[in-house]
Amino acid sequence: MTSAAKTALRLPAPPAGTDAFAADVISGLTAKRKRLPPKYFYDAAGSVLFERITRLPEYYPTRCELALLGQHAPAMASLFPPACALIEFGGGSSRKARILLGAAATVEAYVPIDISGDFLQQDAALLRRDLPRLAVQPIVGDFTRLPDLPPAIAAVPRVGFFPGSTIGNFEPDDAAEFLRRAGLLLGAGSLFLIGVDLVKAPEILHRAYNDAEGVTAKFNLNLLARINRELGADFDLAAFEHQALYDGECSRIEMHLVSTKRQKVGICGERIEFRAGETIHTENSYKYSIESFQALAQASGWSPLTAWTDGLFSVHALRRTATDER
Ligand code: SAH
Ligand code: AVI
Repeated sequence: MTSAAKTALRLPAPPAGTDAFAADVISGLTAKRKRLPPKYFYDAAGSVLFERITRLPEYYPTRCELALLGQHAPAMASLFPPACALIEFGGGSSRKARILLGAAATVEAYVPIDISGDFLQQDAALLRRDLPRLAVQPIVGDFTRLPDLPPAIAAVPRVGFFPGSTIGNFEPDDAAEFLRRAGLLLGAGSLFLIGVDLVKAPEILHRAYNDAEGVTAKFNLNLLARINRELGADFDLAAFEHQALYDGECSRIEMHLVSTKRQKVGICGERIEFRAGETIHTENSYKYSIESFQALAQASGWSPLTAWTDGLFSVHALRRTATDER
């Protein structure tokens, strides 16, 4: 980019607190292959759109996982230690945790960690109303930079819960790193329940990420709307299209936003150029086999106990075998 192009645009300064977001957006959109981190999907509007995705007929993962939890919650709960805390990573709505909480009377505290602050706090208020004896202690933050737990939680046995196959949104190496670090947070001998979407016929995957109603497209495009709202950018949403493709070699769905024409977009004083057909890579959603996920877990300090599956989706119970401490 020429310095003339950089200075040509005068945009309002972004509001305070958006520095990390702005830095990630600029670094992603000035890379050779444009990309944006998927964690930025989840502002208030994005979290509501994701909830709509979970109710779509084509999006099978949520239905499958809810059914597996409903069917096997007593077996899962039998693995919980007495007087424990349930730590949920990226819970969104606590719909799934509620099933475990209903089956596991030994859970005294629930600690959801999520980047979508308002959504998390609203959900926590509902849970406190419905389960007044449970200590609900949400933590707003990025679960890749695992925070310290409140002292009362750090003092009791901890069970981890990571539903929804959100682990599939990590690159496999990052998933392994997350599992290692979560192990340090959860402690020696702890139990970890993780929902993992399975490799399957590409048509089923394609439909799940290209729903007829276009909700996934709205979810994807909301990322550009969010950049406009929070960073004062001037993306023309009508000039970008949602694309989701299955890459069988990598076993992953890739989501992109495709520029339908040659165009320039102003963001934080930068002018970003797009060729017609150029894409912004917004998300990977890796699919695993039961065995490939168990191998990943094992290499990351966790021993597989059981995997419950309906053939489309799986919920894994892992026990921490690594003995290193935080
Ligand atoms: N667990 C829910 C929601 C899955 S959507 C389900 O199974 O349906 C992914 C969730 O993870 C969202 O609530 C989002 O806000 C949260 N999330 C995504 N990336 C995150 C990150 N890096 N740190 C914390 N939360 C994150
Ligand atoms: C949260 N995550 C597991 C979802 C997925 O399926 O990868 C996000 C999503 N993206 C498009 N649809 C749903």
